[in-house]
Amino acid sequence: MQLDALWKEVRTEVDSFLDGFLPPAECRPSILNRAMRYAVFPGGKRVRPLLVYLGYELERGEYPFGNEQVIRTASAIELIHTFTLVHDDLPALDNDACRRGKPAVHKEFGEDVAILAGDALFAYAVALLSDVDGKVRKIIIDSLKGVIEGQILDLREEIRTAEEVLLVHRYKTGELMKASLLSGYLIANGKEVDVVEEVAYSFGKIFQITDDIMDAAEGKVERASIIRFMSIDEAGELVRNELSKALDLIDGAFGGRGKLLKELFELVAQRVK
Ligand code: GRG
Repeated sequence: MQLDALWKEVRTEVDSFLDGFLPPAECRPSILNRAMRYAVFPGGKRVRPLLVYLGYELERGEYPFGNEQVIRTASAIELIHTFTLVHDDLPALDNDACRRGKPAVHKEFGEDVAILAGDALFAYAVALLSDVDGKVRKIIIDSLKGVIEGQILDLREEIRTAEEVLLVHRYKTGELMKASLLSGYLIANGKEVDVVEEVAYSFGKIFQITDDIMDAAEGKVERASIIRFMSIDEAGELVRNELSKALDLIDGAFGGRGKLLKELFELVAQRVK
């Protein structure tokens, strides 16, 4: 199977599940239901759901299409991720007017509705998680503390070194990515938890550094951008080192499995080639 075909299938499964799970737009309170759907559809890249499926493959060597636990878990993670974006865009936090190629939820529906739509997305995610395996649920819930800590560090703490940037990235981005890959792996009953965690953090690191490099190329350097502390070339070198470490780790621990996970790593790293 090719990576793009897998990615398309994951999107189809997760989106069709979420479409049936979220309340219809016309149901009362319609404004809340419309705002939630506006945030979720058509949505973003669905990288985290993809990681859940890829995590499962690391143990079983096949993709879990149609697996109810996987679909619920991947959908819950995407709802949580979307909720964090809705809240992150609010004027009191990052104050972004645009998200996923359209006006942010608070721009379209107002701040009051955006706050509550974010809360509702989280509540629907929790409802979904109540039916998944306890180990998986714990991994996801534990990761959320990190996401919040990363966000507060990003908003309020002085960021003084490249290491501190990487810490913010690890919390804000890496934690939920780790929870995604590890959830799929745990549903498949995998035991190499430490390796999968390390691989997932590596993915988060490459994802975020490449994002910083692409932003910098457009003249955007955020507070927690690695480009405040090193050149674009140095950051590119960091990506290449991290990539080679992660690919070795996958080969060493999972042998012939993880082919499309490695392709995903390469695809993300190549965004800045
Ligand atoms: C988790 C309880 C709880 C609270 C959240 C608001 C907040 C507290 C945290 C914000 C976290 C945040 C916005 C992290 C950024 C993560 C990130 C890399 C976003 C972009 O991800 P992509 O590129 O986006 O995967 P798409 O749109 O493709 O899904």
